[in-house]
Amino acid sequence: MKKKRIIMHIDMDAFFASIEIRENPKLKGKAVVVGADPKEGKGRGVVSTASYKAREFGVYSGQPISLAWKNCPHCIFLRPNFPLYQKVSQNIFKILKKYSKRIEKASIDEAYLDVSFLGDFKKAKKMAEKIKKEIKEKEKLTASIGIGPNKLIAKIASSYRKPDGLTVVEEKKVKEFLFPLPIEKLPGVGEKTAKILKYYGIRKIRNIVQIGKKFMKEILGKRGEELFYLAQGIDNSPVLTKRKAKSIGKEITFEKDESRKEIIYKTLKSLCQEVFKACQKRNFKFKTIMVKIRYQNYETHTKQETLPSLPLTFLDFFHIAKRLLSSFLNKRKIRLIGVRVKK
Ligand code: TTP
Ligand code: MG
Repeated sequence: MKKKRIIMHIDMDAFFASIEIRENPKLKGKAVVVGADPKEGKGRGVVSTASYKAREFGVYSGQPISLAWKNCPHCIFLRPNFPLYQKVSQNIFKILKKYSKRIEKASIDEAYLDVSFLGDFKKAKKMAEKIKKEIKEKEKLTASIGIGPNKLIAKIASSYRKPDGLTVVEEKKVKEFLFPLPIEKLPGVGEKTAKILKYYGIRKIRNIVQIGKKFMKEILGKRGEELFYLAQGIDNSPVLTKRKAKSIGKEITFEKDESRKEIIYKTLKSLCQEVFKACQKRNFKFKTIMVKIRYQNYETHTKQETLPSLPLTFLDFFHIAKRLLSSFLNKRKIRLIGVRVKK
């Protein structure tokens, strides 16, 4: 018989905002937004994150900062201090590493721990309580933890009761836990996929299973089939201790919407330089180049090309990115451009 897996997912609560509040106790309990400068509603760029208090006013990650300002003019808006967040992240990972050697860094504030060696969920829960306590004592921050028989369930469970949550979902409770949740809880179900599914009346995870594999495949292809398995809580992906970046990218929002080609290409060139440098530094070999463009009205497009031969010089790289982007350039004003490379 296959050994029972027990996976833990740890995710810090309102990470950047919580650190800012920790650093400045006057902010405690306040609506704090970390992100771009709102410039009294005229600011560009987006919200990195918001404290739970600020979320009550409709502020969320990725939201245009101008809209955050509109929704919550009395919020306290702070610029991010990335070096500090990196340092805190390192401290957290130092703590987590003591609990399991099998650890995957999923993002700056998120990790998977394979704790199958504990043998049962009760022990895993005890360990999670200990981890939360240690993080609180040492870093004065709260984390939410989910425990499940795989990464999928652990991740959904950690977000189930945030902030400062702890949710355990044993194998036999997986369906009961998953089925009533909205489809957006499944990884990869973003706005576009959700819209398609909702068109067919699929709103809850349960509906994906009810409608069946064949239908899911018909409407979403291979992805639909994958979702059919995820909806049943099936996920065999391992905790990757040596996870490598799958892509490296950089994007920028213009100070003012831009339609001048020379400025756009100049900006693209400096983005390409940063990405190329980062790839060299990390010895990241990529095969695909992708550009992203967002017009003034937020309509967003991407275009990518997979390279036939490697390696390539910076200028080759830039010229491909330029060619990809040029197909989107017309008289329309542009808000954002980005470039990303993938394995
Ligand atoms: P998340 O874990 O997604 O968010 P969070 O920790 O702020 O809040 P939650 O309690 O819901 O987990 O992301 C971690 C940090 O990454 C977040 O504090 C800021 C940064 N981030 C961005 O800069 N932009 C984004 O769009 C997102 C989602 C996160
Ligand atoms: Mg978080």
